[in-house]
Amino acid sequence: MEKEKTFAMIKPDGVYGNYSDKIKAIIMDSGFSIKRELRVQLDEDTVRSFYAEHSSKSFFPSLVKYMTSGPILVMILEKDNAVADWRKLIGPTDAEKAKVTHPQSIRAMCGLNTEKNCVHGSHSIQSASREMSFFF
Ligand code: YYY
Ligand code: MG
Repeated sequence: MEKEKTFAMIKPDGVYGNYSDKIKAIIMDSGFSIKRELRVQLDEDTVRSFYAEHSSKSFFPSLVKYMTSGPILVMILEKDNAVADWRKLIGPTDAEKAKVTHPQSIRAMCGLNTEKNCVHGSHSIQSASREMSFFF
């Protein structure tokens, strides 16, 4: 049977902070294979569409600005239980909190706060499917 896939992203702060290779090494050491990989620069409309579920939130304009601030790396990762295991590996949304509660997580390693948290991971199989087809 085919293994589960999930969608991963290294956000602008991760790319310009030079964390891409380190994050990819963690991904492979954790048993994922990287099936697809693409470096892209998002424009505002693309971010608005990708994060549409958050469009009514107060942080949305700032999120759009941040996500268009530099190139990102999008990936499809594959392994058994990929969706949940990738979420676990990235850690909580608030990178500042992650440094205390999940010090081994990727967000603890390279994130700054709730907005600039370095990486993205799909929440569910359904969102993974949507997000993979959004970019690939
Ligand atoms: O899935 P995850 O990235 O961990 O968090 P979400 O609650 O889905 O929010 C998506 C994205 O929005 C988050 O990674 C940063 C931004 N954000 C924010 O800037 N401020 C918040 N209070 C909540 C989320
Ligand atoms: Mg989310």
